[in-house]
Amino acid sequence: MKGRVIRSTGLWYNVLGEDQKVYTCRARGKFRLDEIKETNPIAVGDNVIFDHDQKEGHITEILPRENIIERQSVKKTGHSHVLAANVDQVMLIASLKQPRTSVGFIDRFMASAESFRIPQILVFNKTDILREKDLDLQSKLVDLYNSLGIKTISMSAIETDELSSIHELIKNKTTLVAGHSGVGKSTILNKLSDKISQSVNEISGFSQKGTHTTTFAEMFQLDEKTFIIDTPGVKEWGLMDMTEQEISDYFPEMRERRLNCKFGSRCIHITEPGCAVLEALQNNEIALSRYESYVSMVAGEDNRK
Ligand SMILES: Nc1nc2c(ncn2[C@@H]2O[C@H](COP(=O)(O)OP(=O)(O)O)[C@@H](O)[C@H]2O)c(=O)[nH]1
Ligand SMILES: [Mg+2]
Ligand SMILES: [Zn+2]
Repeated sequence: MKGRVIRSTGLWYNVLGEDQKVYTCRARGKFRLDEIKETNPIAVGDNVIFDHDQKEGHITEILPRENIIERQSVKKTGHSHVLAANVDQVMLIASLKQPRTSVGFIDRFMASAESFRIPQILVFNKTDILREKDLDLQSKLVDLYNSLGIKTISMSAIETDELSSIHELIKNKTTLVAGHSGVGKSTILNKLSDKISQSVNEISGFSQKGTHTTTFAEMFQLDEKTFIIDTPGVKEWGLMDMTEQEISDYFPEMRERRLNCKFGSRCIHITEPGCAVLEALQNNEIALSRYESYVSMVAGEDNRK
């Protein structure tokens, strides 16, 4: 039968079959770990072929992936850990206060998603606790990110019961949701569907020992074609092997302009003469906050906060 992996422990997989039932499966045979350099050969979101009897199932084949979201393995250098496969879009939940999500982190997250060619949604939560000054800043950020093609909204999960704007954005898609601990991710997910009941205010911890010490993503089905993937461990969301030259490709407002730089693809837009990105920055066509995030990424700074 065909199915989709909705949960993985590294050893066991829960597979949602075409018959809409969930099967517990193991992987049969080797999925060529060495060749593909992934620490986990089967990821949440993978479409698979499996067979099963009453007791358990076996995954025999992974169907071709549309895309993957991966990060560098914590354990093995040069290896990557696939967070999820076949993702239509990512949704970052952020908040300006309690806790503060920095624009540096937002930009780094969005650039990673760009590098996987996955569209992005940005949700500013907890608007109810903001004073005028921060509301002002937030509305500027909403405009900025919308202008970059990132669908951006602001909301308060405790003041709204109807999350209609989020429902609209996720309908018939597979959406990977991420956010720092405390921003209200579980609160929002719980309100999106009564099939989801994440504990609010949870303290996430590493549960497993040994070579598979990772936190795994989990997928929820909201209706036949709507899936949400919840990812713990957003702090480890890292940049995969991005070269200095590449980074500006993942900033849409720079990507368009960099072709006009005098030094062409060798320009990293810091001090070079005839740089089209610096010129746009001077003309306020590129936001300073975005440029600063870019510079910090080129400098290899670890913007995980
Ligand atoms: N003031 C306010 N608090 C919120 C909002 N959304 C969630 N919270 C609270 O923030 C805390 C953390 O929420 P939780 O959903 O566990 O965050 P998570 O760590 O991102 O999953 C809880 O006490 C929630 O009740 C909101 O929109 N406004
Ligand atoms: Mg949570
Ligand atoms: Zn340049």
